[in-house]
Amino acid sequence: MRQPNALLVNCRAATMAGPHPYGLIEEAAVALTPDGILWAGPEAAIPAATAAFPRHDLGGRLVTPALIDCHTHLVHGGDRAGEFEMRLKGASYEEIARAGGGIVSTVRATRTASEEELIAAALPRLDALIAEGVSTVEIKSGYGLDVETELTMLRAARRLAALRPVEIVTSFLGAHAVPAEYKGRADAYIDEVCLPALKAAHDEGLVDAVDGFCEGIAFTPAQIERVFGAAKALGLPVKLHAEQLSNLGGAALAARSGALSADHLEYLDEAGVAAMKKAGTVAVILPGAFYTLRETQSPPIGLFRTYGVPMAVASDLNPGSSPLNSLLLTMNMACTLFRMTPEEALAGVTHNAALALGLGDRGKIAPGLRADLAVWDVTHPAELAYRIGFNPLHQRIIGGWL
Ligand code: DI6
Ligand code: FE
Repeated sequence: MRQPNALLVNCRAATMAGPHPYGLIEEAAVALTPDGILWAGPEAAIPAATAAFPRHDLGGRLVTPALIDCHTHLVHGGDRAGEFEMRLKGASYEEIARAGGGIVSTVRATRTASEEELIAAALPRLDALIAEGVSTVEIKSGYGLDVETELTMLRAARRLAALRPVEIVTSFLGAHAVPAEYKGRADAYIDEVCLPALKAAHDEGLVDAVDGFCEGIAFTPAQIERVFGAAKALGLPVKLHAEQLSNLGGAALAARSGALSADHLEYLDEAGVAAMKKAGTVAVILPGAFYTLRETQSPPIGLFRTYGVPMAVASDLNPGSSPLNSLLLTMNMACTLFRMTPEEALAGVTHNAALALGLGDRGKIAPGLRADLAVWDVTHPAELAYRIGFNPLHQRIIGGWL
């Protein structure tokens, strides 16, 4: 059945497009058709062609583009509460990782889980995001680190999209960590596992983009470059976890490779920012990991502004460095920890998140875009980032379905 035409009326629309802050339209109306958003503007200027559409009174509420979480590790086995306790007693994230904990411990739990079990564990996490008005979620592999489990994670991610009204975008993250059986042999891991897994996952249609972790505890720029070369040969876009714990020049490498995004970026320098600007690479800001690891160096938000690098904001939802299952709280953290404005935070989870995923069809309320909207019980859009631990979602509209 095709979704019917509809006219949303009696609302305020934070379109994230146009000249005003938040692209705000007071006393707004939004016309939806089966093909997406047809028109958005003041109620007083409803076009004749849409005036007869069935009307839905939103009771004066705020409507925004539906939210997009552009960086998650939502599919994984187990949890790391024990490691949380260790960190509280003084162990660092890197120490735990080097001692065989960290990412590698989630790898053990993920390898022993079936596809069904991974899906069952992921659903409550996905539901919590959806309950906050999220319509599109990126999910990475990277806790399998063997060919079969990397494929299982991606199959689980794909299947989630059939179980819930949400769009899932996958990233292959075979270059996330070196598994125990390849300790000290990262290059062999890339050749024998990561690249074959990427090829197999791509052949099965499981990969939308290729990611990596460029870091002292993970992979060198040269190793990442090899993975990116394989991605390019398969025609897949790339992105990178870069400059999270140190500066290895990962963001510049990502930019040189035409990456969609570089993510984390706490240790990024000005040359890296300039390289990202030149390449049109989006900066994905992940305050959940900064908060969890009690990092003290903030990403260069001021330089991103100066250079005009678009900033997305995402949860980085993962069991280790960011067990943060709320995009609204993520927005608050981006503001409170990094002094981003509430408008930047909302742009970060709407159109800049769409840019980070290479999706030009969503993230704003504008003609021709998908009718993925969120309706909120708030007066002003800044309230979305302002409250801590409160969810004012009234309704999600996905693909125009009310
Ligand atoms: N950086 C992160 O913050 C996550 N992955 C990455 O490359 C951490 C994942 C984890 O600790 O399990
Ligand atoms: Fe991550």
